[in-house]
Amino acid sequence: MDTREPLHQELETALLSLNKVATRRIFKESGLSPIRFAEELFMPVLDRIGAKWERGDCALSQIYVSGRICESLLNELLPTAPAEQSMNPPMAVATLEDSHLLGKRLLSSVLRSSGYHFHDYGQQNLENLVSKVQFDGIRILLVSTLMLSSALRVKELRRRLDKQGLQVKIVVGGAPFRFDQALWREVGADATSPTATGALAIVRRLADEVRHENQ
Ligand code: B12
Repeated sequence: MDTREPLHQELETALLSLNKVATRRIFKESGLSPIRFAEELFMPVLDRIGAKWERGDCALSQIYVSGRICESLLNELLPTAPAEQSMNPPMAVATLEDSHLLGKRLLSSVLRSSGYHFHDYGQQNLENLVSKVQFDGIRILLVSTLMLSSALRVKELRRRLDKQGLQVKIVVGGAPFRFDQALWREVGADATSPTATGALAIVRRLADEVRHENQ
């Protein structure tokens, strides 16, 4: 049995009974950093809650409040100021036609606490995202999508960026890419990672590639 299983069950019960106080207590008692807590506990437990909802074993309102509890706790716990100055190529994060925001929130915190500077475009549709990327001269774009329909829109994003002659490295992530490990290539992305912390090594590598291309 996964050694975290009892903790997963405790957290699932707290979230499904909409108990923010118990959720905060579980975080404190876990001794984990906020990012590890989010990746090792929130993410698998929200996956389970999502699967329960799909089977009709819990209400959409329970998913909604669970998501809101996780979101507000992460807002309390995660850093918002950059740790240090770092020179990186123009970079941005966004969700694409998707209002699931927790993955992007986590990604922003991880990048920020590692000293990266980037635009946080929030929730975007395809048209606006392409315009913003063009306007800001973005070279590395990190896109978070949680719905399969949104993940598939990355293909069109790639096509539009290429058509405009914009040299942009696209990094994708979110549930559809965790569940289908070939999907990132199919939609024409340059890289993916199942976790926000995994994005760090990718961004470092892509930033080097962009610097090389600029020389
Ligand atoms: C919470 C939740 C919600 C909340 C969102 C609250 C919020 N403010 O974000 C609410 C209730 C609003 C919601 C709404 C809906 N939801 Co919802 N939701 C979820 C749930 C249970 C958890 C998602 C989550 O926050 N996980 C925690 C975060 C931290 O995990 P994560 O985003 O995956 O991020 C991790 C990694 O993926 C990675 N990552 C994420 N992004 C990126 C980006 C990059 C570049 C990288 C490298 C890594 C990375 O890093 C994170 C870990 O470090 C999922 C279930 C699931 N399996 O994901 C369903 C789920 C995504 N929802 C689903 C659906 C269908 C909906 C609705 C359409 C329901 C409805 N009928 O209204 C709406 C649509 C909203 C919309 N238009 O976008 C489906 C999608 C199914 C599909 N095949 O497309 C899922 C999979 C549930 C299910 N099993 O059916 N939802």
